[in-house]
Amino acid sequence: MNASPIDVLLTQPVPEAIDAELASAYQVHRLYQHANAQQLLADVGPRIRGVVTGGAKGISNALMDQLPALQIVAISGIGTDAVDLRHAAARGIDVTTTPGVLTADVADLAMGLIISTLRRLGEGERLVRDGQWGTLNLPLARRVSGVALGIIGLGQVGKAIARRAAAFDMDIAYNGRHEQPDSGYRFEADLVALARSVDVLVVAASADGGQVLVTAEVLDALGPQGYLINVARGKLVDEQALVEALREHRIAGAGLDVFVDEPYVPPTLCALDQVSLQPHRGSATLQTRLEMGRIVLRNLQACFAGEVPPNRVT
Ligand code: 8YV
Repeated sequence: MNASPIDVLLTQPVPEAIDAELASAYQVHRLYQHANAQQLLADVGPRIRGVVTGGAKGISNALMDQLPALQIVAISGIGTDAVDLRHAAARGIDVTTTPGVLTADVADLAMGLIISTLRRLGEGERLVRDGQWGTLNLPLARRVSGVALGIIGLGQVGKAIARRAAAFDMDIAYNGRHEQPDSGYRFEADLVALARSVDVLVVAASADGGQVLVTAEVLDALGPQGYLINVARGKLVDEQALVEALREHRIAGAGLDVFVDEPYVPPTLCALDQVSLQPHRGSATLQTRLEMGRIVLRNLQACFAGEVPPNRVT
């Protein structure tokens, strides 16, 4: 007699090849395809033993509590800020992530946003597409090479950004929980002082601490010639203060991949020319999403085999 299949809930799409592998091993329920999520949960919730979710999406305690048989929350991502790890641990639920494989992509996007924002690539593209080349003049851009760069959070992603920035002759400083003397970069313990001393401030910190790091005071220290780039989490920045600072030209521009209430982006931000906006695409390459998916599969398999999942964070 065949054992009954293991039920797994997907909160967001994964690449086709990963979806196919999941479906060949498990009974997969795709929450995002259901107009009536509560009906689906009422039908299959009691049987769900695994949840696959994204770093930004995570899982609410309310949803966890609707899944009494849940054994694992496999995050396809590195952020654990959208999962209450204590709540999961109290229930004996494993939480896993996909470390390492998305570092390069997120750092690449940070560099892309720096170049796009300082060189006004979006404005240039809009001008060409609108047939305005030859009619309108764009303001001159800001030179990227050689800028003073401040990195908030010198973890794996922060270090990968620093390595790329070094190739652009940038002068690199960082702020974080601890000084890392071996890094070779200048440590600045005070975020306001870091902002005051750089041209470009990049947010690459974890949001696990739950605190807003980039406040109105930090933005004012960055100043009218300074740029903010965020590839970490929207909630690390006071978004309202950022919009006001941009509108009042108290900072020069911003390149943002993440927002406080995704997928909502304040219309006031969209109306500004001096910002580059992306829909949370840091790890969104096929190569990386496949590697993330394979790690998710390994963690699910280990958990259901009664082993410790290799990338458990609880
Ligand atoms: C992903 C992320 O876009 O790793 C994270 O925490 O936010 C991103 O890499 C997200 O997890 C989508 O799956």
